[in-house]
Amino acid sequence: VQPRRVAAVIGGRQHDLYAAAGPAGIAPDEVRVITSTNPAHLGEVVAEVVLDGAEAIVAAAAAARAAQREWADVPPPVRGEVIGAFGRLVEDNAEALARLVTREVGKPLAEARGEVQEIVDTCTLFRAEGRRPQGQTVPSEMPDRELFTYREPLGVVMVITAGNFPVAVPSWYLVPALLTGNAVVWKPAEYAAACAAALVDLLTAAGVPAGVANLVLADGAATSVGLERALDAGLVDKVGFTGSTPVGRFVGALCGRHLQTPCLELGGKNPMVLAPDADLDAAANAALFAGFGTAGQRCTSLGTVIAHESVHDAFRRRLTAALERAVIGDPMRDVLYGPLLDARFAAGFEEHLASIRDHHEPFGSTALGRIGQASPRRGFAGDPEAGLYYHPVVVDGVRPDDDLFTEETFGPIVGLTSYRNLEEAVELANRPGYGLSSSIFTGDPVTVRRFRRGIRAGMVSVNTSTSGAEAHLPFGGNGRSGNGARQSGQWVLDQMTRWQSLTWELSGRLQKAQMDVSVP
Ligand code: UN1
Repeated sequence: VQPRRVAAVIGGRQHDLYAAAGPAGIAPDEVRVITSTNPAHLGEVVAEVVLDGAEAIVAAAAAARAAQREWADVPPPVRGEVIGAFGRLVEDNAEALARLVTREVGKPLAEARGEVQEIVDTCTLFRAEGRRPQGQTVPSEMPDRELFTYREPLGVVMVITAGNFPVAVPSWYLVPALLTGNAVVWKPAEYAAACAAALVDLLTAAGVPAGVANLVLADGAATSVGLERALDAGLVDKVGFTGSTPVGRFVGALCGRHLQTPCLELGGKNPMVLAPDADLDAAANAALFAGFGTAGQRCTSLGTVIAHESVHDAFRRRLTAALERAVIGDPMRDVLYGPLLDARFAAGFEEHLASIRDHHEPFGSTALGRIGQASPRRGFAGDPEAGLYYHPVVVDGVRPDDDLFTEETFGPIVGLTSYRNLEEAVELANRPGYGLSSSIFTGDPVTVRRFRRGIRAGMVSVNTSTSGAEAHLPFGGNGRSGNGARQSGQWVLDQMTRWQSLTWELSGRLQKAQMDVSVP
């Protein structure tokens, strides 16, 4: 397969053409071409990515601003039909899209298919949203007066996403933003640029007008400068950001200067608590998927198992046995997990491993680090030397002040510790200061209730994985995991619109609220 050349799409035109003819102009010296490679076969170039500078982001926001008003005038049910057409196109091209996701970011094909399905589900929901009531009629305290509320689009939504969910998570922003009449500028991860371009192609084919959905490709430095300039110029009304906590803080501060509240979906250090009555087979199975599925690179991935001291050893034995049976390797095959996302993530994971080597006694793996010919793994499928494959690691006895306990690792590593009573378990679960997902294994409803009310996480699972939320539940976190914004389902509408109220006097008189109210 030939690598695809991926360039920005601004105002409906490919960047190259835009640079020649566009009103804002993009300085040619700012443009760089990098490659996006297959993390399972590092020699394979998936895309040649034309990286823009900050000005392209400003130009894209300007193009979005110019196109938005007309899009907002399209009746919501018709916008819903465009979303429906997009969903059908995704469905018709599901296998090709899933394979592209696997090739570009290395998640197993079964997971990639699930990710594509998540877009289809999102479109199913929001297609219908175009036909649902959106405002209210509100009773007035005075006669001959009508009060209404309306949802209005914000204008231009800038979407910045990571590459671990290169198509589904962006669709959580793009679909509701477009449905509600906004125009978007999307800056995906560079290492997932081919997936992004494919998604934008499908949006265009579905009938999203030129300029309403723009794609820009830029590195972190250019993005921060471009976003700042676009905000300063009044060209961006909302930022949706999914990525790391430090970058989220930066984005939040930038938006705060403009009195904007971004939608921030950041990291997680998601705990799984095992009560004394936990079903340990089910828990080990869930921990395998939550901790090692997607190579531990979901924001909802399991961080630490907090096991009651009475079940700790038995759980450890089960998880070890499950990991020994697990097959790791080529994500096109039936494996537990494939390679890490790209070289930068591998380097970050190596740093975590280095500190673990110095301080801990890991198990669940015969070796720490890259899987290669020098450190082979039983149950490996594929060519270990060709990709960014890492051994699975479990570290027992993590302490609350260990980095491994408090910091997101984004790799196939899980911590294990024990507790004596539920209060202590909840305290440990909240200790890292994140608050995205969490889970508890127990058959006791009272324990579930106490856990749910004590945990700060936005998402709580009982007897199942921390990861794998369904697409129509509110998704999001608190603390280091985000600013409380919720995506997905109907809740995201509050992120993408502003409420407007209308007071309509029909009496012909000046009726003054609070003052002219007579209660007989
Ligand atoms: C993410 O990792 O950014 O709940 C999102 C899940 C998926 C989404 C993860 N539905 O695991």
